[in-house]
Amino acid sequence: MSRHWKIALTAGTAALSLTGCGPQYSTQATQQVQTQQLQQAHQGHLAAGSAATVTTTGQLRTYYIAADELRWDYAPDGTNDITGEPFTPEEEVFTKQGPNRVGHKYWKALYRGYTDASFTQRIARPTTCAATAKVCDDTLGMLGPVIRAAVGDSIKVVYKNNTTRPTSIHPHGVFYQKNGEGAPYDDGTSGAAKADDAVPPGATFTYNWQVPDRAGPGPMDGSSVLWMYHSHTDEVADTNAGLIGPMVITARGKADPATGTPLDVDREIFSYYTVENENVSPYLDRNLQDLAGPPHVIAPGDEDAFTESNLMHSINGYVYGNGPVPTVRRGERVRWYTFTLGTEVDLHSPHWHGNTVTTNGMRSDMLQLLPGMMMVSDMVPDNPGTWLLHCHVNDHIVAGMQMRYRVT
Ligand SMILES: [Cu+2]
Repeated sequence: MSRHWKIALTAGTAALSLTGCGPQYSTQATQQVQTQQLQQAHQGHLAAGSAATVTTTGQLRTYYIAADELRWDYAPDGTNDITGEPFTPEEEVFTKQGPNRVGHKYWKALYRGYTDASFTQRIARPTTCAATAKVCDDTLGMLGPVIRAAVGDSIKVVYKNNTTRPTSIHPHGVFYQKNGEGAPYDDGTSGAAKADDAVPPGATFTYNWQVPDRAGPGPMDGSSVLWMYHSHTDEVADTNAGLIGPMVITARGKADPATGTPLDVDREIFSYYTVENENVSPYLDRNLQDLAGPPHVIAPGDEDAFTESNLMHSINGYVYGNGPVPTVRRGERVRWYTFTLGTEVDLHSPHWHGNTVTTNGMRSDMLQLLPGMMMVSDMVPDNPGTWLLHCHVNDHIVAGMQMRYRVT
């Protein structure tokens, strides 16, 4: 059977011309990013003689992202900011450093943005932003930088692996081919189509992805959709090490050309709910040796308690309300992007106190998440105050999966 899905991604360059600015902005660019090996690989999935081609006519959006090994603090305030009290003994199970207990600081691998391909200057993450700021990444926490594009655009991620293990970037939702999937498995490819799967320590690899209509909002979506990217070389270990970030695709013609943010939204906030399992992080032993108290050897009978102490029930890598408090204004259009990864304990049900949201057109003050889900909820706050935002699962509440947001 013949397929007439024509794709023109050929080697290399993007011609980009910008005319004007603001909402009338238009671009004319044709991306041709495709190697012969890729074409051959792709043809393996299509009828003989067919070609695989995607033509994009929007902007080329380039990101420089590295995986860096950092000491992350799940509770930088050292106290329970939800209760306003010191940690209780029950909360200290997860937060107190001591003999063979790591506490709330762990070595992790996190995606971080850089200014250019030299990877010498990390893009600073703001700690606070003006309430009027349209784009503000002050609450991303452990997450990687937000990758943004509009339907019709192309995305180029220059990736440097600064960690001691092979890692990758695997994107959800956008159009990638076998040289940009970032996941090793027996898929019938070889050679150049495998280079993306596991970027060696110290090496750099460039991922090229396209953003066709099917990567953008569907019939029930608003003006933008949430995807995520994460390392998929050793998926479970890599993601529990912290290698995950958000990606937003805005509908064609509905994105601010400069920032890629949806024009009909005043403020975007990202929340990643997960039980970060430091027991399966590749840095577990390093954490036990470097950051726990002596004797650095788990005694027989202490395994379960040690394991429990390393389950960090976090939102963006913060527990018990530590981390910045997102602040929004009454009457503005707030878009909450919420996602999760994990295992069978990662059934999360975020609950906004004080205000309501619509998700896929349905009203609630709750959200349902299963591992791997990515949800978009819109809020027009009408109720000023400092409000709780927490997972409604009982075990997760007591283990710290709580934060606050503020409406002024
Ligand atoms: Cu939960």
